[in-house]
Amino acid sequence: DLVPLKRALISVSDKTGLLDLGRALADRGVEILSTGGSAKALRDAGIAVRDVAEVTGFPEMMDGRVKTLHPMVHGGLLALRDNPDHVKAMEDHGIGGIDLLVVNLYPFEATVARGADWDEAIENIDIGGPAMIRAAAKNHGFVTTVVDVEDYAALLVELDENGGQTSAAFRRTLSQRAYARTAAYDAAVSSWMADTTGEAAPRRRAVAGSLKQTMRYGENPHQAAAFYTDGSDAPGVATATQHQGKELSYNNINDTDAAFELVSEFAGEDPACVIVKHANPCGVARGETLAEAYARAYDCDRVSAFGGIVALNRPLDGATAEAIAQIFTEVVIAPGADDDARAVFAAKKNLRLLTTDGLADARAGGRVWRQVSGGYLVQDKDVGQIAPDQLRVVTKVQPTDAQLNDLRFAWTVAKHVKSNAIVYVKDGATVGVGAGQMSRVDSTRIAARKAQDMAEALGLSAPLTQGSVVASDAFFPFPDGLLAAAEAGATAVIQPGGSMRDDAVIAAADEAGLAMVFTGMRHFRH
Ligand code: 93A
Repeated sequence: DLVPLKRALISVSDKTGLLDLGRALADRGVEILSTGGSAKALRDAGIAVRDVAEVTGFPEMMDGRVKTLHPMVHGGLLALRDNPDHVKAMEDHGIGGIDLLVVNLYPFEATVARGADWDEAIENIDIGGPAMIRAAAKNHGFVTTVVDVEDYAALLVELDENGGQTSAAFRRTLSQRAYARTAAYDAAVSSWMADTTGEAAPRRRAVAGSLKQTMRYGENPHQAAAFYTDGSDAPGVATATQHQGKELSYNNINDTDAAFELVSEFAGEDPACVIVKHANPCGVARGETLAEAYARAYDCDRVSAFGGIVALNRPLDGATAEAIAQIFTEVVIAPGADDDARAVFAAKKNLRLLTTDGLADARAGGRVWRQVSGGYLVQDKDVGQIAPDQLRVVTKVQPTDAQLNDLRFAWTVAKHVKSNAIVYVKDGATVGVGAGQMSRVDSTRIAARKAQDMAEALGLSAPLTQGSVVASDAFFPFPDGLLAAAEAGATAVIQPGGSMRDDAVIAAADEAGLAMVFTGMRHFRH
């Protein structure tokens, strides 16, 4: 299955490594065909090269749109060398076999990334390159396809190890990479067009990503896993810089994302801190300082915070780093970290510090994908926001301004808690979080019980929820959940409303002397 390499076609937009490769091939007696710019670069360096235009008998035309789209090229790439009919066709038409294709495509992704207009982007859609890549990769029984500058060195090693020939295994590996490249290329074109034309989420197709990291395992040790990025340069776990600590695991990345997305809701606000465990916040707080915000978030649920992920809405400082370093923390993510903070963490070898270029835009739309057997569910990201004037007071008691502030804070946190979500807040800090229960009343009670436990651990007489406000991510279907919250000491409630039994729930709130506001929007999260 070894195939000798006698003739190569080189057509590259990115000329990195081109001359070294051309020289190495020429030294090995390979005849080189090449397109305009690539041929010129090779020739200028004194490397023997034949123009594709000479081989096809056609000049490159139409601004280069048609240069290699010709049977003299595609016949040479696609012909089966062991098929007599194919060999005869080659002889009849004077088509020479092409054993190696080296192509990298017009830089479409880079062109749209720098904000080029429609016409320029369209001109940067490579047609001839992908056509050749797909042809050569299909004919991997005889042809070697190189689409990545990173693979030039491996090609030369392969040739030297096999006396100027390539092995079937090598050609197959490169063939797979070739199709990965053309698939990602077309996905980039399609997703740019979808963005530009405003195509609705469900009509889009999955966009191939780029492999960022393979992991030792996934959610559990028996699951293989990898991290793919989608090309976005928005601040987040995919684009963050890691300063120390071992590689992030699957669960770390998932939890860090949850923490960072939530803390980004507090962009431009007072210092805020989020602590996440198992993708749910177990403490969220504002403070006068970042260190105070961390301390208050930690006090919501000290037990769960152990081994957690901490996200901050402003650059990490030394005092906050000192406080975080007191307990075992997996990951800290913040939009920067000063020298003092870096010095404090340097002693903590296992702690991963990630910094981002700012916070995520909590209002930026996007798509969310979920796999189900046999397909994918696609929906818009939940970026729903409630303006203060959209809140409707439904009880006799009006919430105070302080309560309203806490209600809005609790509502924001609840959006990031798995349903059924119940979040108690007092003075800008969560004091009880109930997540992921199948019944809302259970979430209400679990959060209250944890607040009771925490109060006992802190040596307080009243539960942390005494005098708190409470948010529910969806409506209370019955008064029972609301009454459980009142029993835990909540004095004001925020919830979407819209239950058939709203009247009964409002009456129960009035009877318990609670203030309650309806948002008219719910925040399920599963
Ligand atoms: O405009 S094209 O889609 N038409 C073609 O026939 C064609 N053949 C190769 N672009 C085409 N190419 C691309 O030209 C290659 O994929 C490569 O990116 C580029 C190299 O051009 P040059 O050698 O002139 O710099």
